Amino acid sequence: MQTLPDEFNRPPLKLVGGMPIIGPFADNWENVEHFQARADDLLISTYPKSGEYLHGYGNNTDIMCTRDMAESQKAAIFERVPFLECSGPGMPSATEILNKQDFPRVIKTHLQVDVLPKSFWDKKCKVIYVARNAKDVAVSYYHFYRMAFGHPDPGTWDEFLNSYMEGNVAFGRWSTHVKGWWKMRQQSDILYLFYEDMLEDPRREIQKLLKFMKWEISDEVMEKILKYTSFQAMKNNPMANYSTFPFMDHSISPFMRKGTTLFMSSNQY
Ligand code: A3P
Ligand code: EST
Repeated sequence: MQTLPDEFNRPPLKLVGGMPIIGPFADNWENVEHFQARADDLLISTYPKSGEYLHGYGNNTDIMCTRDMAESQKAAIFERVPFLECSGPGMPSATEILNKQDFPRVIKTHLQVDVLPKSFWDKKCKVIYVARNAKDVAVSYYHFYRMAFGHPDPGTWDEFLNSYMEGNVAFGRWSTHVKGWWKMRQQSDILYLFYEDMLEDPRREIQKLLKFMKWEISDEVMEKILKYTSFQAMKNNPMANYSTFPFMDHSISPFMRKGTTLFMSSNQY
């Protein structure tokens, strides 16, 4: 694993617009705030650890412009779907990468709805939001904090859980995030999905996505999407499991941990 310069090893969180964020991300905030979205951008928004892997659905179809199934084996997930607010030592910021992409972009973000760059709303971009239940997110996020040194030290599970419930973790309080984006559905083009539903019936959730995007695919492509986005396939795919990403220690906890849920379906809530 690539080691981090001291100032990037467990740096404290910083605030942007009242939301705590990973220190080096805040240092690139001006470029994020002024980011120019385009009308054909697709934004995938989630609270961390909530199932952003759904962008594999779009990325594994050959409708997404220059990308096709084979791409998902060639280029890492964080290169194909840049993480809008991401920037760190010795890596190009996502805003730099995105500014050079001249095809319809798929962009990932963990930003709360209030701090999303204004141009996404001005351009009326389509957004897919994925929510996951707060308990599974807490556990997954704790293990992620332990293995990704760009976060502050999580401390013990009890200490982390306290910080999480107080909203003193990167991207703030879970409830603020899911509720803020839920409310925004009324005035924007947002498809709001649930991780638990994706586990329960991925075919049904992919169909919702296709309808929302007005995409049509053959049965054959559908089968391929299901195959390539299954938990086991992604866990074994070095281009999807973040194993090529610096500054994460997968021996502490793998990025793709369990991919299960305490709950069976959002219908049970
Ligand atoms: P666990 O830590 O509970 O296993 P994100 O991709 O938004 O960071 O979320 C990470 C969580 O989603 C992890 O949860 C990870 O295992 C799970 N995940 C990633 N890809 C998945 C897939 N294809 N199917 C089911 N779960 C997946
Ligand atoms: C945080 C959330 C997420 O969903 C993905 C990533 C990938 C980029 C990671 C970051 C993260 C955690 C902190 C880092 C960052 C790259 C540098 C930084 O140290 C590992």
